[in-house]
Amino acid sequence: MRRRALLATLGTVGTAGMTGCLMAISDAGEPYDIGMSANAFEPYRLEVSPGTEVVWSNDGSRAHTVTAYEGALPDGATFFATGDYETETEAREAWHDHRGGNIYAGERYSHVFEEPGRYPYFCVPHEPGGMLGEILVRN
Ligand SMILES: [Cu+2]
Repeated sequence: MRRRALLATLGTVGTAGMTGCLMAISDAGEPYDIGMSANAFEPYRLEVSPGTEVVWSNDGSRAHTVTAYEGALPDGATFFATGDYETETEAREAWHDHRGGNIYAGERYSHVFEEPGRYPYFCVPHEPGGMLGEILVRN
């Protein structure tokens, strides 16, 4: 069963109670869960229930990746990365070789999160600048 994350989007601290009101809309008019600005995933943290499809949209102008920290994923979790690489090492190497895994302005990526736990991820080119995020999957 797949559920969309849209109504589970968490706001920043201080906007608790507005859950669901912060959903973003892309230029194309399609809703998504996590946007990408020049150097950040917004929101940084998103909490969803198991089986939720999370949608990222590159609503900035720079190319980015969404790449999981493989060693930090919950037991039994599936690795995820733009470009559909199977390991973090492969994703990093592909980006450095030929910008593999980049998603460009206006493009999207999605992944279905099944196992409960914390899923930290990053953008390969902007990791040094702190472009990090995390998905929290909770029952
Ligand atoms: Cu980036």
